[in-house]
Amino acid sequence: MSKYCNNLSSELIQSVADLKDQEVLELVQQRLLKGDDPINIVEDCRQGMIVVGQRYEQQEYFLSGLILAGEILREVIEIVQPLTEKKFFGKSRGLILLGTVEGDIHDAGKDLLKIVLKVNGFNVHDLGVDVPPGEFVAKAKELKPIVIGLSCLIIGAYKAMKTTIAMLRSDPETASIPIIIGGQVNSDVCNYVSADHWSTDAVDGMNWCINWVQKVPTLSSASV
Ligand code: B12
Repeated sequence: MSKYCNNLSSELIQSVADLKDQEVLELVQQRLLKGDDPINIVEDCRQGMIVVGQRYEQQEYFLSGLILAGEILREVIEIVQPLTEKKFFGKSRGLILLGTVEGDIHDAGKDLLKIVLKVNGFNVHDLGVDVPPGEFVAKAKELKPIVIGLSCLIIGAYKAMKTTIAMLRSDPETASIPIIIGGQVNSDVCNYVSADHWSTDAVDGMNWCINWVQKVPTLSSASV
């Protein structure tokens, strides 16, 4: 990446962190005109959001700051999404069931993962946010996804994520479906909730799904 791009990248992170919405949108447009990858642009916004979260913890920002940050990211995703919707030619890699767990309403990361999965040939059924465990189980039984992805950014919702996974594992129809978690998670959370894999990066999560499909020959022939 050129020095110029690096400068634009740190400027974008800084503008998101400072909640300068107009400046963010201008920088996004500039980078798109320069041909920068939309996913890199959103990743920089995510870095800025981490700073917003830290400033919220330090009481430099309040809830209104989090709300504004969420709106800024939503606008950025609206701008970049059409550019990522190139048609994937070939057979679908299979269906992935996604949702943010009960008690959590954060959806930007989940929506970003959905874009990345679709661009890479997966079909996605998105259950939305604050999804009760029973709804994951019912939809998984109906749709028989190849992978289930749970998003969670709130410590208080880890328990609901654990319950969701326990319910999926205890039902013979859904017990063997692999489960990946993402958001504010790490290996300890992954062990606590008994998921198969964890990720804090949409592209890494998508790659794990691709590897999983390739390991199971019957899945790699799934059609759209
Ligand atoms: C914006 C924001 C909000 C917005 C959300 C808007 C929206 N539509 O999503 C609003 C204002 C609603 C909000 C509310 C709250 N928030 Co908030 N919020 C944030 C903030 C600043 C950014 C989140 C974000 O959008 N990041 C950008 C996205 C792109 O990143 P991401 O979600 O991490 O997703 C990436 C990866 O994690 C991964 N990924 C995500 N999901 C998945 C799933 C799978 C399967 C995979 C593979 C990958 C994956 O892919 C994405 C791209 O790479 C974070 C700070 C932070 N550090 O994240 C706090 C943060 C998450 N919020 C926090 C808090 C405390 C709250 C509130 C409780 C505040 C309050 N007092 O009401 C409420 C919670 C309400 C609820 N019940 O859910 C805390 C959570 C602390 C904790 N760990 O428990 C954080 C960490 C801030 C902080 N440091 O204190 N929030």
